[in-house]
Amino acid sequence: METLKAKDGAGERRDVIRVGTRKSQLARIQTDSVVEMLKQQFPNAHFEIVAMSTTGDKILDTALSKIGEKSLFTKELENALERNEVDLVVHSLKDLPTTLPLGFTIGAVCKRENPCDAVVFHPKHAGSSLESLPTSSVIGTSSLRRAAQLKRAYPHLEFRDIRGNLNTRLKKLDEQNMFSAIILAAAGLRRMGWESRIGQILSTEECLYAVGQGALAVEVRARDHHILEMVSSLLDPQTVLCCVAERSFMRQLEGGCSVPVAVSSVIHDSQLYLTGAVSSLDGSNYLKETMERCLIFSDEGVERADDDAQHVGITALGVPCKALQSAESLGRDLANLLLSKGAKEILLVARQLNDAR
Ligand code: DPM
Repeated sequence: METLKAKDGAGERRDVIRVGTRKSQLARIQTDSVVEMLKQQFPNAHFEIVAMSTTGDKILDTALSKIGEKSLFTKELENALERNEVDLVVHSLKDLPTTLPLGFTIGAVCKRENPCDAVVFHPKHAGSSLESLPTSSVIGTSSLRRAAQLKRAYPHLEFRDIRGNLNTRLKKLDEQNMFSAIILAAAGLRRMGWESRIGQILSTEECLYAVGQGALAVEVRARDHHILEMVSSLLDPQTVLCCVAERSFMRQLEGGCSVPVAVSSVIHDSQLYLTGAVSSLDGSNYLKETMERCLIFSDEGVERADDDAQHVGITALGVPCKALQSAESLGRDLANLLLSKGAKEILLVARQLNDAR
């Protein structure tokens, strides 16, 4: 980091660092916050934000889970990275596949905010809870994960697709009489400044969150060490370890946003606890298990701290590689436990039913 600062500070490198972002308001807010953090670390560097539309932003009428293309929100941004038109790209980690195309890596995962899902009620139901809504009230979500778990927890409610960016969804909720409430990530709502609209935060008992939810990721060219080192200053080790475990769980299950896979993770006294679940679309068939692993090793001193290997798409410079490997194996082992209990069949049927929808 010192050499970086010296270079920039001396004015020898006056290069502008270009930061790619999607054009939605949430994406812009997320990118601005990452650029602010980078400016704090590198006061002499110059940043320029380059906004782009992606396929995911253009297809607004189809549920994410139906489009099937994993790199929906990332492809155009990766093309720009590849062509050196931008040097780093900010994403919601949960929108990034567990295997990135060759040549790219996630160089930072920032400190995670509240990873839970939240309920936003129609103004006429302000003060309600999902529990207290009348029978057959319609809840808007296009997330198979949210619908499956909430059908299970609240069998008196109905669930329908709602697409579009956060602004569109909130507008649809408030201005039409179709939905009694919608489900969104608490972190996204807070970033948009809409925290006051959160009527209920869903506990992990009733609704486990999506892999990587609530954390911002910075994608870079894997071989661009200058930028990789720069962004690694934003990395939060605890968040990285939790997200590596979650992503490893997802990868081993061969999950994605077209199947109901859900997680929660926490680090407590150097133990990483990972809970994972797979579910049928209607929530009737549900497998959930928790596993833990120790993250501390007696011979930690001798390992290379700057191992730049990728762990489920993440290069975590400065995070002990043994801890990363433990997190990765925890995710794999938990997935294998669920697979041994029938997860494969549940996901296969869910995939087929979703394709036929
Ligand atoms: C993914 C899902 C959704 C987004 C699927 C899921 C929600 C789709 C929907 C993979 N990406 O969560 O089960 O509700 O129809 C997305 C949001 C954020 C990142 C918005 C949200 C912001 C929060 C964050 C869309 N991606 O989930 O409310 O940084 O985690």
